[in-house]
Amino acid sequence: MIPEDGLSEEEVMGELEKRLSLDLTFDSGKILGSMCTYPHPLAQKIVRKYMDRNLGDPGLHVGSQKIEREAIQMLGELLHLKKAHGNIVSGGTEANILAVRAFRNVSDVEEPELILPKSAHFSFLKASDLLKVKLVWAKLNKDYSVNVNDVESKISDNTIGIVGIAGTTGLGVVDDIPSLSDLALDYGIPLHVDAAFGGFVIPFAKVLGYELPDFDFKLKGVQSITIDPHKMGMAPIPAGGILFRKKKFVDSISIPAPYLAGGKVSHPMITGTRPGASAIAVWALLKHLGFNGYKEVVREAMENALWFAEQIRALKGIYLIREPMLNIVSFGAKNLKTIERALKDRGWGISAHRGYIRIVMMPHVRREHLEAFLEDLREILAT
Ligand code: 0PR
Repeated sequence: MIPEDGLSEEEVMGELEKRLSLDLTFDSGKILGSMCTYPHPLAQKIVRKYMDRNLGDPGLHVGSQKIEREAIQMLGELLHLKKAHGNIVSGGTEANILAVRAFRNVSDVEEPELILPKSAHFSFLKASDLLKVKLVWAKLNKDYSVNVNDVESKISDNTIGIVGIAGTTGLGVVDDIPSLSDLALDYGIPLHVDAAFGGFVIPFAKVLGYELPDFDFKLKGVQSITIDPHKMGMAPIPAGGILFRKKKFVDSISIPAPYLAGGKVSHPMITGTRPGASAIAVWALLKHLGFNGYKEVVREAMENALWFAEQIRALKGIYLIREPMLNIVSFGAKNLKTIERALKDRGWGISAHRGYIRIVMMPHVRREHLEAFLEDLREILAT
């Protein structure tokens, strides 16, 4: 109920402090299954300072709009695109929805179908429901990457696009995007790469010497990429990214809003009013950390992943689902449900998929947190 007379600031803050003590926090070291992290300190400053900027009315906030364009351009260059089109959006879900919407709109297919791996994120189910695009699921190989032959066998006159994943939600698997790109070019179908997670990992991991397939605009069949700054980019929520190779995709989803301050304004995204602070924070982090700053973050995350996988392999009663490709390690067990419950009872914030538990080596996850987790896991396995 809204109180008749307002409470004092102290009362409100005190109440919140008590109520929100139920939440797990990233600095507790207990959150091991999330793809989010504590936003970088610079990003926090920026949000506080620029929280009033609304990119929904860019004519009022011309500077913010230019910063957003530059952030998109920097992300484009990171992903080997000279001139990038797109936006900083609310997250990977919105980015994926926009890509499907653009593919549908540039096609003239009446009963549109999208081919996507069985491992795709549930945001595509939302896209399908909203956009009336039928999802055609492609099988996975034994290593959990998409089976490209199966993708090819599912192409029809109704196919408006193909999806490949660069860092699957559950296992961090990077699909064979080069082969998907070849298919896309052969059949003249656009390929969308969901690199919501991997977009801020793969470019740096490659430079560090990890063998990973190409996944970005270097491949000519790739027409759009989801890359989320609010995952490994360390930006505050909400900050997703959608990039298109060609302007025609953005044009196909742009809704005019001519009465807004800027005059010729159009909105290609789902949201109307949207946080300028998010885009400004993305710009600032890219400038501040630079390529080498992100490379160091990824170096530690990858080293933690390989070390943790090694530890898991040594334990009896659980098994590694597959060798980690990125900084995600997932393990299974016969009595997985019991293990999951015991871990959760001990306060661990893990993510339990069907058949395995996922540990994501985000920047807030330190070796000592993993050691404490393993200690608990060993105890649980011994009982
Ligand atoms: N694409 C991929 C490959 C993803 O993994 C995700 C989310 C999305 C798209 C959608 O992104 P948004 O959630 O930004 O819309 N992956 C995480 C997941 O479902 C999201 C997440 C983040 C879950 C933090 C839990 C959590 O604590 O696992």
